Amino acid sequence: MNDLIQYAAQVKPSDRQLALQEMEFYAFIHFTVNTYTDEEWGHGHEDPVIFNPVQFDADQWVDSCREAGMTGLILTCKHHDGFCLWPSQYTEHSVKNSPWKNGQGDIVKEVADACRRGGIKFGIYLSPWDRHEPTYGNSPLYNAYFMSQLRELLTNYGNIFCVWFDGACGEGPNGKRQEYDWDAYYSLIRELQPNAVISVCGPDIRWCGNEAGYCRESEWSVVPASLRANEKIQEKSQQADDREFARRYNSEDQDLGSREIISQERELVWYPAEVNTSIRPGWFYHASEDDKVKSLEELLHIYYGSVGGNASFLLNIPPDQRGLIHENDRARLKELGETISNTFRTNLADQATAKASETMSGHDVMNILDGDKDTYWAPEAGTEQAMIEVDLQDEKEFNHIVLQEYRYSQRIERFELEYEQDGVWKSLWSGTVIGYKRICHFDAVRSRYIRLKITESRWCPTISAFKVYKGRQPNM
Ligand code: FUL
Repeated sequence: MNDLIQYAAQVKPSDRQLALQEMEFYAFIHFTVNTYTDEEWGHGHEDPVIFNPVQFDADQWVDSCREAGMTGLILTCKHHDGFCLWPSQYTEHSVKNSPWKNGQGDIVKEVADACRRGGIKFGIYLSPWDRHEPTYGNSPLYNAYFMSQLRELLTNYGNIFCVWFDGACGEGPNGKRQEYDWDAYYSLIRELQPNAVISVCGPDIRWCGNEAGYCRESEWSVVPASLRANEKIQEKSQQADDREFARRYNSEDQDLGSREIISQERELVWYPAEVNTSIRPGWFYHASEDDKVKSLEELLHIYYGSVGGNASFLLNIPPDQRGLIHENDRARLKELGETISNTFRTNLADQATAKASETMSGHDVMNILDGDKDTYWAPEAGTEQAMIEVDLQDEKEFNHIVLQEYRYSQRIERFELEYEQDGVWKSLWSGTVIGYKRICHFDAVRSRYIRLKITESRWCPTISAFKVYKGRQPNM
């Protein structure tokens, strides 16, 4: 058991995985012919002339993201209908044949440029399932087509932070069967954009298992390796040949990384979760959903569960037929961004001091308060329980505590927070995973002293940040 726990404690993220987790919250943009047909899944025979976003303004999209506090944007360059938002030289089914900018426009370029201007990162979604392309189903031919398109997107639009591969495929039993050459796609991405993560049907970032914004209480980053192989094949894809990959775990399973799960495994990988959902019921814009934009409370709930629960948050904001983020969505995004930044603006522990039950030399407990993600506290190796006491120097009122483990660790399995009142320690919060970030929130209390008790951990826990805030209390 000890060997296994030491092994689990040492599974590390890649630099690209770390960079993605640090982005925390970013946008998905679903935009294609569906925006004009009121569909969610296009059929592939839509006429490109219907695509005409006369007021298209990529800067307005980027401004909406920035107002929400988002750090990047992933654009559906091609969805299942096969229509390309860039003038791909491998198909006529694209903006080339749309009236928008007389067929001279390139949505991908305008969005990539606007992201750079606005200081957020740009990522691409390219649907493997393509209902328009005639070669789809002829595996080698379609794979070549797909790779050519991927190459165009990976070479002509600057740095890309993420390539998001969807597992969806609605081909029925008599439909065209396409075997995707995932390994070739991945190699091309590594070659052309080595810093990009490959998400969902890819090895770097794991789908959280639902599209509703539901977040697990314990979202582990270290999970069985077989789960990653599994991700290439979502059940939806209905590709019989791929079923051989399906092992015991599914992205939908509730527990993917507790000690009980990992102790049955021989190979573990770092594979953090991303929560993806839409600000509206659909992924694409439908005028009928203008009054169905998620409430501030719902969005905060998902934000706390994902960013505050060791996952990243990919929120879809679909542009309308004008080519703009609708006023209702934009207002909500702004409200969300303001609420988050107001809540986490003033760290009440920035003058605090701390002491720990024990400390490994070189990893002083004051490191948890220094705002530097590269310094951290740790006890001696082999210590699985420990306690830290933070002295805020003065009695303060607070309702949030934000904890982070050092970036190369996923070790804390159970912890408790307590505050002191009139000489008595009272319970504030108890939880499991901390990982990249855990936002603990509770009814406001007044106190000078806070205690973090780590009651279960893997081999040697670490803490790199301990922050305290007084902000809007989420209603959950
Ligand atoms: C699903 C797709 O079928 C939806 O249309 C959407 O793109 C969503 C993000 O993934 O699998």
